[in-house]
Amino acid sequence: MRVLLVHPSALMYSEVYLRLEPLGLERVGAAVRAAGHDVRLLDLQIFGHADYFREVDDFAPDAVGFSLNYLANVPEVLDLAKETRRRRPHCFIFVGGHSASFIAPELLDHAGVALDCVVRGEAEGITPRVLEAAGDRRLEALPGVVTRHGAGPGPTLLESLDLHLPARDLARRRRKYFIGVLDPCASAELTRGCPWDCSFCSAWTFYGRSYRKASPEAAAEDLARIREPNVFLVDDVAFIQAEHGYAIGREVERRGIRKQYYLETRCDVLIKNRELFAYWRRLGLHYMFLGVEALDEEALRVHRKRVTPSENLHALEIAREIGFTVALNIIADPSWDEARFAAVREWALSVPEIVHLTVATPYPGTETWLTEPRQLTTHDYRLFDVQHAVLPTALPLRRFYEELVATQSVINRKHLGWAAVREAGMLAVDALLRGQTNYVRMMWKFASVYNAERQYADHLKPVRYELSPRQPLLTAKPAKGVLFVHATGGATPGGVRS
Ligand code: B12
Ligand code: SF4
Repeated sequence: MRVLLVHPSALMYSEVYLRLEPLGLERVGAAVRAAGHDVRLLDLQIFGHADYFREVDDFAPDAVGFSLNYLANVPEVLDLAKETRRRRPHCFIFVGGHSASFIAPELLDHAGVALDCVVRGEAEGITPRVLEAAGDRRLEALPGVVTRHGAGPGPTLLESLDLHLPARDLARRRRKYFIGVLDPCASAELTRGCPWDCSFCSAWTFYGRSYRKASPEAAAEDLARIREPNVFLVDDVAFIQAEHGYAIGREVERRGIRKQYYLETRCDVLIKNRELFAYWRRLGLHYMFLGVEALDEEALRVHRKRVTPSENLHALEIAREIGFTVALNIIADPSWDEARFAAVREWALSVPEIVHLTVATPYPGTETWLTEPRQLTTHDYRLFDVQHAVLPTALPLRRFYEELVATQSVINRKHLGWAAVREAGMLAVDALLRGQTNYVRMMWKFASVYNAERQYADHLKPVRYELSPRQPLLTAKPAKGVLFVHATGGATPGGVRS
């Protein structure tokens, strides 16, 4: 079969700071190619819709698979699927990915005949079987598959993460992938899943709170295959288990792999595994993202972060001592007033770290989707991107965005202050000399992307596709497993309290 795999367009965030390769599709692509299919991948973060339809006409795919990790991409993917069906009535059209896995039936409702099925959960193992069963009734008996006519049993977990290393050669124009100064930048995955259970997050519910590791040999083999000098490690919480981190590090040293790395982890993991992180600093880890989320005890409790404000601050000190450049995130609640924004601004200006703000957003797959008592003010998929307010704001909505953007830009200006401009300028020249323009373009884009008027206006756009309303709200933590895509029994390694 000729199979075309498609990643949708970039959302707001990626317009400024980063653009990353579609690793999930590259892994699915590797599995599908190994099964003997002719596979192409098109990333609409880089290419336009006209390129997509040209590809559909030229390649004439027998199957098109869309990746739907993000709710905000749902309308785009539905429209592309419908137009693809019009042009190629017999093409097998399917979607998979993180968000698709939580809302499969409603996607099929919106799509009508345009979608043949939704594949829930991790899909390297099942996609070749889906293609084999395309067009016949065996399809809806497959694990994780949902069609308009029925659904198979729940999705199964891969036997081993070592299988199906990403087919990075499928991604075209790879030099477009970058994160900040790491330009160009590839992505890699060392572990999968998260054993914590933060109430606002769906990373743990997707994998049923399981946590799996690639073998150190396979992880190092994958890193060795990467041509780019920089690597974004996509693990939800990197280096939870110190022995695993050391074992990969030793393999990396043994093979003489030299890269610069960016990763995301938790403050308590950094405190616990401080020596490991210092070791990886020597191997090339320079940048990290710490999930701080809140500055006060009460908000951390509501998010169920299972860390204290003093642990957060301690982790920041450790990161500074080791010499990491750290970015961190704070979740802005729609109930924030001017004083609250001002307090966050003041704190953000007092620390050397790069501070990001996202907006508290209940979405399918998170616990807050089932428990948040405030009514949603919109069901427009496009606004569920953690940059828009979908709950009632205490300030008038336009004012809320003004405060949000003012806070984001004060923080941004801090990083583009005189000393930073000099340093950023040198990095920019360095990037340009290497023929890389992503980082330089990024420096000019902030004001057009983070714009209160634009964010407010997004709420006034006509809505064509809406999320299904929430079920009756729960008043307590949902029963174990209710939210899981992969029903695993919910392992809780790493000393996490349940
Ligand atoms: C890297 C990453 C990003 C990258 C995007 C990379 C890219 N080009 O796709 C960046 C940094 C840009 C990003 C941004 C955001 N992200 Co993000 N991101 C991740 C992260 C950490 C890893 C994704 C990844 O590569 N995983 C590894 C690959 C192998 O897995 P995968 O992509 O899930 O693919 C598997 C399956 O989903 C499935 N699959 C995927 N596509 C397809 C397609 C088909 C046809 C099939 C059959 C199957 C299939 O099979 C794959 C193999 O098993 C995930 C968390 C996670 N661990 O998954 C969050 C995550 C997906 N992001 C999330 C969020 C909220 C965001 C943001 C909205 C905000 C934010 N603060 O992070 C922004 C905006 C998104 C945007 N498009 O701009 C949420 C998703 C929430 C939701 N339901 O919408 C997640 C789950 C994190 C979380 N803690 O909740 N993100
Ligand atoms: S630790 Fe991070 S990935 Fe894990 S549940 Fe919390 S926010 Fe999500």
